[in-house]
Amino acid sequence: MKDKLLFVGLVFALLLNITPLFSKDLKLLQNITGDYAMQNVMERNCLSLNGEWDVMVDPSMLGEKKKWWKIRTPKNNHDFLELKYEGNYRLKVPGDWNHQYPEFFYYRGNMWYKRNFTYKVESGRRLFLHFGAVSQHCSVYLNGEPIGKHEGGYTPFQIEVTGKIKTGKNYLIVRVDNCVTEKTIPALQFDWCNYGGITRDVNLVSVPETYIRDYFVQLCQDDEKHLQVHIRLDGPSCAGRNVTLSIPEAGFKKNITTDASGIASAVFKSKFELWSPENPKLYEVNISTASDTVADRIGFRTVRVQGEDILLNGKPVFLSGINIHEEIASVRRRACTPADARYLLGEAKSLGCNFVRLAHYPQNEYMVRLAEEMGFLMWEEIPVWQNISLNDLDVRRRGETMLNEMISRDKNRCGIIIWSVSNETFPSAKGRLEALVCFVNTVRNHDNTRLVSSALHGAKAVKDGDRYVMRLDDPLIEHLDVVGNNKYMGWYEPFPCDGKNLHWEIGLGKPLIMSEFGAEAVYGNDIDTLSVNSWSETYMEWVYKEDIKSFSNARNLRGTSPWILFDFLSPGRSNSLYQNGWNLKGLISPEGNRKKAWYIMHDYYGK
Ligand code: GCB
Repeated sequence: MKDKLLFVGLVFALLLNITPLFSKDLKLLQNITGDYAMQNVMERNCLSLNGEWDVMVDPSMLGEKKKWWKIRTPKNNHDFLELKYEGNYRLKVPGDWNHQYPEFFYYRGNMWYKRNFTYKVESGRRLFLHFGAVSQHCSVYLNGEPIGKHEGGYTPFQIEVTGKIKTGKNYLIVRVDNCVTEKTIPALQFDWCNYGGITRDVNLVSVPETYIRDYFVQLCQDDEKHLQVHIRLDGPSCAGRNVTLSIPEAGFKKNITTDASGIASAVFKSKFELWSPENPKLYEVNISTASDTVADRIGFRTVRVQGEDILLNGKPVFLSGINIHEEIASVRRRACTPADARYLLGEAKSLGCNFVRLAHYPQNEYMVRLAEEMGFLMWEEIPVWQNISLNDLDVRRRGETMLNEMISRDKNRCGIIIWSVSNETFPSAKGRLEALVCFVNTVRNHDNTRLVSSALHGAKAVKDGDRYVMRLDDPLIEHLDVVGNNKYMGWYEPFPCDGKNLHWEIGLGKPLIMSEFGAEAVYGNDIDTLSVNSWSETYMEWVYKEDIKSFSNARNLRGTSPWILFDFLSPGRSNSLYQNGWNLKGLISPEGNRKKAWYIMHDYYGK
């Protein structure tokens, strides 16, 4: 009887041109069931709360105790009131505080932000406050009441405020804290600028009572002919609802019905022009129910590993990459606008790249979307960087949450082909392997349409006759699809031999990406010497040439991404003559001048 029913079900599904769910795709339901921010906030009905906010700086961390989130008006002439936001500092949102006032440049601590706004509440709608990112942690208060908190400075979150927003005047207060501790991610030390502030867009989003909260629309794993669709409605009448997915340009239109928990899943036969760096084709995708509709632009491609190759749409691809921090170095601030993204990615294009490693944290959504539109393949990672206490359960929980928030936001971006779980953690650190394997498994459970990697380090050269062989013994390798290798020969350590005699045997059997290499130079310093202490472009150029010579001795090399596109701020950089708080490994100076090494990479990618 069971078999008969199954057979009838199958015939019915085929008649409707629906392929029954494969178990591997079913697993991905986890992808859209978490309590993360809604998909594609940019296309919703939003009131932008960007702009100038009044702020109070709170270095002694008094605000929480003194309830700086509750604004009173004096009742009479004798009612003393000290608290007042207006009249002193104002900060632009989105934006870091570091660049907006010189006295905030190195500030680490609490900053209280306040913004008034008026609103007209409509019945039958739900309201959410959506933050693109707040660096690093925050507490949010609306009209004098605490409404939510968030940890981690690089991922979005939303707080429902239905019934809490009034028609007329409202005020929103956010306590932003950019302090890091041994237990935060990133932890106490990291080599970039710990910008503080409400660094990405803030929106008040209005949606129907039952709304399209999330969706995942991508090709099935290794399968160009099938589209997997998971859609999640949220609200009182999310069960048994009809949802329409249409992709007009491809003549694709299907209806699916949600289950008791508001989720509709299906796999459909499909035929799309595939996305690639040469043809970054995106389709307009519309998802609608009787009460809600969301439009997106989505591309379709497959990516997988075959032996030592990375196959994009079934064909081997070499990743000509560059590392990028989310920073506009010339004005010493966090990048946060579409124009910023265009500038950074424009420079990556000029270098000849088809791949960007978004180091070392999820960057803003403008960046990811534009990169995809411009045809960049992407590596996105969470800021699990070097000395992090992965043995600590709180740290692991934070890492898991960040991974989930990152994947949740960007799972429809086909340009992202690699999720990275960490950068340069130490294999000998307690609990490190166990924690990272959990992270890898989390990624696999959420998304089987991309590859998993980590930027490893610690490779050692071993003499083998008249050549040297670089090897890396890291037990994490067997858990990864693609191995990232960071190595700074010629900078933190000498080259063991000439580049042409140096061979690489790291992660053989899998694709290898040289995820970081390089050296520092002050732009314009062209002292003609090969001394590492010269900080000269000549020396940096030589390092690149030697690195590149050695790369031809790496059988499984499938990508390179030098460190890094631009010089960047890093307050811990301590050479007072040359660095003064800057990491000078950029191929381009903060003012936009190309160093000699830029031309070496440009030539390499040109070939
Ligand atoms: C690394 C790190 C990166 C640093 C870079 C450097 O290995 O991954 O975050 O900025 O080296 O310049 O030392």
